[in-house]
Amino acid sequence: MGDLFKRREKIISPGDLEPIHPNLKIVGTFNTAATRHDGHFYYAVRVVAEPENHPEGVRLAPRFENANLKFDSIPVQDIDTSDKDPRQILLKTGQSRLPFISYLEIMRSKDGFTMDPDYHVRILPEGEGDEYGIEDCRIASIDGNHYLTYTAVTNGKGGDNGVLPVPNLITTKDFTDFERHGKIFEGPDKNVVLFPEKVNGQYVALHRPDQKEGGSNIVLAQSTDLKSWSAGSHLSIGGVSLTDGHRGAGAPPIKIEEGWLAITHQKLDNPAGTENNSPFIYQSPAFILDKDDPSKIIASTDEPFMKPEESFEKEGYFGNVVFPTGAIMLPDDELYICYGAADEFTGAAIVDVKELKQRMKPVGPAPAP
Ligand code: MAN
Repeated sequence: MGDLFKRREKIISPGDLEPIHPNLKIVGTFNTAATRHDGHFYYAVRVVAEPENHPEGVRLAPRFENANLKFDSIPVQDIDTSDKDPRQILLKTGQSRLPFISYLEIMRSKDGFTMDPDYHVRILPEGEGDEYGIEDCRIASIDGNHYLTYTAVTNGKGGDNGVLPVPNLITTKDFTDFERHGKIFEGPDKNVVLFPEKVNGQYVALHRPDQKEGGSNIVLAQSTDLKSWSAGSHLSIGGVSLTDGHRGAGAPPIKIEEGWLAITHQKLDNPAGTENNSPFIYQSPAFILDKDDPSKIIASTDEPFMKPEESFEKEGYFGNVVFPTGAIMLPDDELYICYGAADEFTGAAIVDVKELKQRMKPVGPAPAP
C-alpha cells in the first residue's frame, strides 16, 4: 500500500488569535468546520478561552448573559478536585460547569493551509440557550447556502450535568451576513452534520443523541424543514445497528461514485492511562453509506484510517485526539480533511482517496438466519 496522507499539518493555533477579554486566555482553536465558497476555503473555528487569573479561594467559570461575558465565582471547596478532566469543573454535587467559554471565529484561506490575515468574523454566544458557549461546528453547503450546525451549550437547570448540549443552526449565503435559527434538535445531542443535498426529497442529518444505555452512537434522521426530524435510526452494518459505544459523525458526508463517504470519530479508552492529559483516544473510522438509504454502511475501514500520530495530535489541551469536522473533495482524487488536534489546534490533511478506498472493505447484508 502507498501513502495515505500526502500532507498533514497544523494550520491554526491558539496564539494566532486575540482574546476577547483581558482575563481570558485562548487555549484552543480546534474542531474546525470547512467548506468552499467563492474561490476560498472558509472555516468555522471553535475558539476556547479560559480565565487566566482566579481570585483566592474561587474558580472563575465564564458564561454569556444578554450578549455580555460574565464570570461566576465557584468556591474551591465546592469542587471535586479528584476529577482530572480539564474539560469540566466537576462539583461535589455531581453537576459540572465548563472551565472555558467557546465561540466561533470564521476564517478563510486560498490554499487550505495559510489563513487570510485580513478576514475574520466572530460569532459569540448570545446568552440565551448558548450561555456556556458555541462548540464544534460543521458546515454543509446545499444549493449555494451554507448551513452551520453547532452545539450550543446551555444550562440544563439541574439536569444530569448542569450543562446541556443542544444542536443549533446558523445559515449564510456569503460569509458576511449570518442568520441564527436556534435549536434544531432537543438536547442532550451533539455532532450534527447535514448531507450536502436532499436524499429522496428530504434533508438528511447524522447526529448523536446522548443515550443513557448503550452509549452514544450515530443516528440518521430526515426532515423537510430542518426543524422537525424523524426519530431516525442508528447506522447499521449488515443489518446490525452500530451501538457499540462512543461514536459521532465527523465531517458532512461527501457524494462519491459508490455512495456517501462519511468520516467519523470514535472514542476509546486509552490503555496508556492518563498520559498526555487524556484517558481516551479519539480516532477516525471512515464509512461508505448507501446512496439511497444512507443509514446502511456498505463499506468500512477495518482500522481507523487516522489516529493521533503527529506530536500536535498527541500533546495539547486534551491529548490523543483527532476529531475530523470538515472534508472537501479536491481534483485528482484528493480529499482535504480539516480536524481538531488534541483539543488545541486545527490540522489539515490531504488524503489519497484511492488509498483510502483500498483500506475499506465492503460489508454485506446479514447472513440469512
Ligand atoms: C467531545 C467533545 C469535543 C471534544 C472531544 C475530545 O466529543 O467535547 O468537543 O473535542 O470530546 O475532547
